[in-house]
Amino acid sequence: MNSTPELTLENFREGLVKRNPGEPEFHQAVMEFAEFVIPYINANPKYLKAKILERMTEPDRTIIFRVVWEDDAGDIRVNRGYRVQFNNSIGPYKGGLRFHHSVNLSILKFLGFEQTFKNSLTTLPMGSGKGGADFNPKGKSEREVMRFCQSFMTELSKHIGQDIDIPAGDIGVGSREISYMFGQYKRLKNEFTGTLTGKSLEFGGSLIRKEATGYGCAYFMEQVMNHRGDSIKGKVCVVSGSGNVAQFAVEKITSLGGRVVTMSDSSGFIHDPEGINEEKLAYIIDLKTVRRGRIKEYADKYNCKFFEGEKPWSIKCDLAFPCATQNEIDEAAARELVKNGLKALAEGANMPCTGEAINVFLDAKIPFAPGKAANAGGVAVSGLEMTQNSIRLSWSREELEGRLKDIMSGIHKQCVTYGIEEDGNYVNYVKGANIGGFVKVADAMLAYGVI
Ligand code: NDP
Ligand code: 2IT
Repeated sequence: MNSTPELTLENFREGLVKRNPGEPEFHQAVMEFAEFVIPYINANPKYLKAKILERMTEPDRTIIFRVVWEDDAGDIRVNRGYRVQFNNSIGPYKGGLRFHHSVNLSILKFLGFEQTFKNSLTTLPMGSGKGGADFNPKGKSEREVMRFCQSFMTELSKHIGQDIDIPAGDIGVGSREISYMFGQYKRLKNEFTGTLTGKSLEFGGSLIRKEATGYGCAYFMEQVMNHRGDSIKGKVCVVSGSGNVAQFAVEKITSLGGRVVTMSDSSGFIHDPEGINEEKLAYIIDLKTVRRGRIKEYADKYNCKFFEGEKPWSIKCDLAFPCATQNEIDEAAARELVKNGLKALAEGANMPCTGEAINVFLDAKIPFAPGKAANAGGVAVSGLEMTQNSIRLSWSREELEGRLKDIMSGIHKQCVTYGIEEDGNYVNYVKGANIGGFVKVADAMLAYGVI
């Protein structure tokens, strides 16, 4: 009988980079996972022998397509659209669409890969996918956004479906874009099915979906703090971003008694030492989702400081919630946060901390909640939107908020089970989330045999 040699991190990395050249974000996400999962695989030879890790890091398929649309001046524009259908072992492909000028295959593969384990942690039957386009919605008119979304969906519609692949929002894709895409899907297919989530309430959307990622992230942090006999109450909190995730993280942190003193966008951050209360947050939500303005306008209105081109990590805080984008906290920022007395960090964004930054937090024994655990609330309520669409019913806000809370505490439990260190004290949430998310998907893949 053949005996499969144990995996080493270095050999695995070499193969990964060779198979996926020029994809640094994908390498980063996979290696963060592999660091904790390889020892687990070596200790459980059934996964080693079946080459589960090698199989899991190869998407089922990647679809790349041309998106042509006409701008308001009558000029023809060409963008590149993508859908990475990563893994459907435990349910149909599920994950967001990102419209941002930086979108490329490396970024979508890292997001699709992480989605696999995030979706598994929710306990709902969802596989993983991610997609989007290198379209920059900034400065585009409503009609231009509509024409882009329609053209994008004209091709994407051939590859998705309520039991195949169910996209949702991400950076640059909110309720407006989902509505344009859903309208086009319905028109092309002549069917009304829950093929997208994050829909508006009038046509099959779910209560709490808009709030879910931010709320879930705050709930997760509350669990982390409770586990240490503490809570969010009275803590100074630094949040980055001012989009969907950041807005509702701020709302829930504030209602749990925390004081949020920063928010940001790609041009800089505002520092409001008095705290961003309900009224100020309503101003931000209108600024960002209706007027589509810049965060600096907040500083002008509320007479506080705006730091152009900077990130908020130099501000002294107890808790940090990066909610903007990948790699926004590097090693130096992590060191500064720790030096300033950080008590815990929860990632609202996907992979906002670099590998070096994560090591700083782990070495300092600061609870660090990775995105695949802390921001899973969004896709969890997307899963609940799918359920409601299937049974053709809508649940109440209370019902959904209760389920979201239960799912987040279930994820916390899985992290503790797989991530508690031998001293019985410190929880390594990176290890816990990675192994916790891995097991269900790996066992399903084993059950299917060699496919
Ligand atoms: P939005 O488009 O609503 O908001 C994004 C925010 O991040 C904006 O404030 C934006 O600023 C800022 N931002 C984006 N790119 C950059 C950049 N390169 N540098 C600095 N700031 C940047 O997106 P979401 O709030 O939905 O997503 C935020 C993060 O959360 C992403 O990592 C996403 O993958 C993740 N996430 C989202 C979920 C969801 O349900 N929406 C679920 C789970 C995770 P500006 O306006 O200037 O561009
Ligand atoms: O990263 C994410 O989990 C999302 N953007 C949400 C995906 C979803 O299908 O709701």
